[in-house]
Amino acid sequence: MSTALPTFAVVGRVNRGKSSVIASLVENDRVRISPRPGTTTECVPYAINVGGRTLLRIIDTPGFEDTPRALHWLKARETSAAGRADDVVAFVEEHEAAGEFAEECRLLRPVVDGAAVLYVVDGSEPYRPNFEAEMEILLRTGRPAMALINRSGETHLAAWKSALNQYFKVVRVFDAHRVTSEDRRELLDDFCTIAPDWEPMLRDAIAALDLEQERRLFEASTLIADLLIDSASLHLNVVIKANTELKFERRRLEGRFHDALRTLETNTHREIAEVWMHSIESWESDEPAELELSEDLFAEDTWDVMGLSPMALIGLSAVGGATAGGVIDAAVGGASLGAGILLGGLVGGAGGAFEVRRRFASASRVRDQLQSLKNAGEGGRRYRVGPHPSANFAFVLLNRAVRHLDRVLSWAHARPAPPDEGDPDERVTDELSGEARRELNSLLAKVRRKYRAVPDSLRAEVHAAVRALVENHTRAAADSNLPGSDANTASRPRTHN
Ligand SMILES: Nc1nc2c(ncn2[C@@H]2O[C@H](COP(=O)(O)OP(=O)(O)OP(=O)(O)O)[C@@H](O)[C@H]2O)c(=O)[nH]1
Ligand SMILES: [Mg+2]
Repeated sequence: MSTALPTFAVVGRVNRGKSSVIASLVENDRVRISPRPGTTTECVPYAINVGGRTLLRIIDTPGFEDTPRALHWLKARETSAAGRADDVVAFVEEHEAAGEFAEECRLLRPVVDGAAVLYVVDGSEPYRPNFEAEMEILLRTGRPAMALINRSGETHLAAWKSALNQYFKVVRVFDAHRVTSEDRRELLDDFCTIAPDWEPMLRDAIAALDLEQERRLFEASTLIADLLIDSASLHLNVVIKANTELKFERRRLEGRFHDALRTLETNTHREIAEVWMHSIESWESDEPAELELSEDLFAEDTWDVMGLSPMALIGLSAVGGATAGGVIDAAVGGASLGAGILLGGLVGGAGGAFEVRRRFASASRVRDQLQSLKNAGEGGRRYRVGPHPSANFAFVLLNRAVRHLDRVLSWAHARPAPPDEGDPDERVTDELSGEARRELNSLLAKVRRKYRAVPDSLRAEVHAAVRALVENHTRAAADSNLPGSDANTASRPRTHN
């Protein structure tokens, strides 16, 4: 009776958040969602995939339209309770052929074909008995079914729960805009309860999703560690024309250095969002961009908090007396200084997607530098801007990256923009022991010293330190969300059966 792959049809009345529930469940921010009723007019299949494997299928459906009349038809035909499921099949087949009850036929088709039912209601509106006809029809399909209360609020929740409990074995609060990976996991547990035939495959899916979450956290830690390394070792080699003065160029060079740092941070934040399947398009929508700007790394506020001035902190040092022409020759010839080193970095070394991206970043920097050398024309003096000498600076980036990670983790895919930032004074570095903080600080100091070519062994140490920090942080956050913990009961309603 059941299809081979666990398959769930999301049904309910129009505009109650069915597509939103699916977007968050399958982590797809391209699902069509709109305040306009009747957005979904056909069944649309989605899937939860991990590592190229489809774990389960979820089908979006149009909303119920004419349920009292449909129920009337079913009741008129009924001879006994034993025949009810067959009556629903007959309803769909007869009316599909005749072109009547178009919405009901469309939404019931996957169910009569073997999908289990996820019935979505909008908990922000009061319960009314006119929902009973559609629940009655779903009950008559005889398929495994559960109810999800979307947009739950305290006002109408009790009424919805007692009504839904009359029809469904399992009733769960599932706010499309607040779904986390734990919520998805708990929902899959419920699926095992309502559809025991699929339990082995569903357990397999839960294990795959757990492993996937671990993999993503690992990838995010790697991105954050690389951000710390790349920013601590960031330096620009520039040529100041012979006929100008360093003091006139200083502000422009600091600006360039800041821009390069900011780009590193923005790219890392975007890449972290992508690890959790938030597409670049949605990340670049107005709201996140604004958020990015309002908390700009070089905004005076940020630095006031740290008691530092970015202008005061950037080392600007002469690295040699070569003329521009001489430096271009050295760079192209792969000599040991400046751009030559960056070019050298492009050819050797280990793999990994991020490494490749990082090197592309380096490649464009090399191009910039060669261009700036060429622009220098008649010759000039060569300077190095950076690395940033501040120790605190890496910790600012680290705190901001982990706060960003927290936001991505709580960003349900039905939401067009990430949730508001939590307490900006919350610092993950406060969760480190004094010893761990000193250790990380000393690793980053080494990175700054070896900025020209950070040794792989040093990189590995920074990666391990950041991984431990991210693991501890996310474990502590998950523990504080367990049912019964103060943080959880205060912030949000959870599972209800
Ligand atoms: N604040 C909030 N808005 C939600 C939530 N779920 C859905 N919405 C909004 O409700 C509206 C309808 O959501 P959809 O997911 O398109 O609803 P639907 O049931 O698929 O609608 P149709 O396809 O038209 O039947 C959209 O504007 C959503 O952004 C939620 O949990 N919180
Ligand atoms: Mg829809």
